[in-house]
Amino acid sequence: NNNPSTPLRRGTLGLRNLLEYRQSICTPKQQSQEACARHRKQTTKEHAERNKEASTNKKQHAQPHSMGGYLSTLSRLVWAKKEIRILILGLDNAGKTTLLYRLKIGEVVTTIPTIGFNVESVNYKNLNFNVWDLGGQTSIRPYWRCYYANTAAVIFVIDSTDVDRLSTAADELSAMLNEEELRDAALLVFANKQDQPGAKGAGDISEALRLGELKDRNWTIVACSAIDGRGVSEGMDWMVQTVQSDSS
Ligand SMILES: Nc1nc2c(ncn2[C@@H]2O[C@H](COP(=O)(O)OP(=O)(O)O)[C@@H](O)[C@H]2O)c(=O)[nH]1
Ligand SMILES: [Mg+2]
Repeated sequence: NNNPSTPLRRGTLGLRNLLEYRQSICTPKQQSQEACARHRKQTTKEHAERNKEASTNKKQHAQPHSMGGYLSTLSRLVWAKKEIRILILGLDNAGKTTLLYRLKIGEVVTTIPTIGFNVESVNYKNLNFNVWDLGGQTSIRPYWRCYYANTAAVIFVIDSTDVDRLSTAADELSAMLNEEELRDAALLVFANKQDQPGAKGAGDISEALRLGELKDRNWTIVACSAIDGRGVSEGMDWMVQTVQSDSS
């Protein structure tokens, strides 16, 4: 797969490659820190190679990969420094990417393609924000564990107008929170899209997500709009405070 004449591109990795990778790098059984570190190093390296390929071959230039070489270096540094990690999770279309841009917390926002899934990543001070879309593609979930380590907080973003998928979101959230590595992570739920008519309020969302049933979890829910900005800094302030008091 390192053959430069067959560059790996976003979304083109087949299931077979995926399974081979799973066996060779990061099987569920073998998810030691070293295995995960190797996995991340490998995907970072591939990312760099793809970007090199893209910049020397214009017809393969894929738009999310610009500045990739620099970012790969940054990613390596980020991982090497073992920074505090914040995961921004939610179903697709919840508003995670919009929120990330709204936060304007770092100079660099990009999509890092790895094995079959994308991690949007921003580094700010000592915090590393990773954004994933949840739902579907359960086959690649074993890889996610490679990114759980040092996760201080999960920001779960809900489209408060998407009533039909609230129960799906609830299931995804509870599956994430059941992960052993996320046991101590604080939880901030953003009930997003409050600027939209018909958006459910924080109370309804909280009920749908069964937040009241959470045990031993530092959590809060904040109604917000990633578009007009309301509620965003309130939520982030809570998160930063919580993360800081947890780590001191
Ligand atoms: N009205 C409204 N639209 C939003 C808000 N946040 C995101 N969107 C829109 O929802 C769609 C999906 O947003 P995106 O950030 O790509 O969602 P992601 O899949 O979770 O990353 C886009 O059309 C956004 O403009 C919000 O607070 N209010
Ligand atoms: Mg997105």
